[in-house]
Amino acid sequence: MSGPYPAAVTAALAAQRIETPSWAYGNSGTRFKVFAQPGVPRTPEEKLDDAARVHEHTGVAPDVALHIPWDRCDDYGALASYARERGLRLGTVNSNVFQDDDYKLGSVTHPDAAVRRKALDHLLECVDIMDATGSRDLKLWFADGTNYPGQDDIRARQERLAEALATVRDRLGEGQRMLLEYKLFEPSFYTTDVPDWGTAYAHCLKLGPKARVVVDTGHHAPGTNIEFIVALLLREGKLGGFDFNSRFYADDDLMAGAADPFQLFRIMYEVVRGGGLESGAGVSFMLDQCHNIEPKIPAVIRSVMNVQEATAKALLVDTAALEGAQRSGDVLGANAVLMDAYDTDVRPLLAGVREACGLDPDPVGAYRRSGWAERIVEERKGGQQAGWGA
Ligand code: LRH
Ligand code: MN
Ligand code: MN
Repeated sequence: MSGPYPAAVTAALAAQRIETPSWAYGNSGTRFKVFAQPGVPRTPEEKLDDAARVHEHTGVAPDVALHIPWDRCDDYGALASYARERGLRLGTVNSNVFQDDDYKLGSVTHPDAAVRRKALDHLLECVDIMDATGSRDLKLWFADGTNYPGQDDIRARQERLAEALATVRDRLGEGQRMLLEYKLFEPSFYTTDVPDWGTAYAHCLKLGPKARVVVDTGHHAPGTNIEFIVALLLREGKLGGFDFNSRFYADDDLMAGAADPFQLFRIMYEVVRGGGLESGAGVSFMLDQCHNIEPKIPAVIRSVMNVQEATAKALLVDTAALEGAQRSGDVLGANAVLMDAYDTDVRPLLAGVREACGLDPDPVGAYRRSGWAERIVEERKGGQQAGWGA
């Protein structure tokens, strides 16, 4: 498949927005070691400065997700203004009820009502922050679960979870949403209270229109057909967004599209097929990744580009030919239509989209040439570098 490409394809690519996570700019690592990098931000503002570079070179990443308390600050309205002055917007507020000693046995599902209250208060505080930042979405991920059979009552924990979620739902303002994220395991190893899309969907269905499911691509058992989940949630109007990253083993948080670009294409095909790219669909395309050994800003740029490439290929699927082959039971023909799109080199197409937007066609090269990497190493000396828990 080669150009010229339909105007609808280039318009969709220019319009797509990919949200980057503040924590991707800070230091991170595995439980064995954090390899600190020189020039890493020391404050939420410096994280925004780095995010602004990603947006400057890609043109599609104006939104930055916050993680509270990692991005705690005195004045979130001022932080939002700081973002705006750099062409950015503060995006999804990610809650954190997993890094406090009190949460050893859970947060909103903890057997002790006092701990549950503390966790709930944090979630409600996150909605206050959304009010100040103008954010639409609250992302909820719970590390809650158990390690041993009998440790706690599975059903009671679901009750406690439902109660907390309903309280948060009632606190949301007009236009605000809650996105419930599931994860198969880790840090709990026997039960997890929101382990899969079905559990998240069941809760979101009861919670009503303000609640949707978020699909973190790293949170499934190996071999899970994630695009099927995407198709189903979109069909039900319950797909709130993605936490994109890639994985070889578990929740590896590697760059989106690095481990399995074909899977990302299959996911994006279902997004396009289900109308999820349209502006009214309410599907967020977020990254949730950590750059432990590679330089962070170009890694985020690369990830944004990988999502764009998967999207471009999905948009190029010849739907008339595909439907024809499917209707006539032409198994190989149908598969070939999909593979033709996947095998297309979309880099010239995306370079053209960038040039039409007044951008350098090579975002990573443009970043390298900008001198920003050297500048932050020079300027960001002293102070505490941001990282997990900081
Ligand atoms: C949990 C998770 C969740 C957290 C983020 C830092 O594994 O995916 O989204 O908020 O990592
Ligand atoms: Mn996630
Ligand atoms: Mn994760």
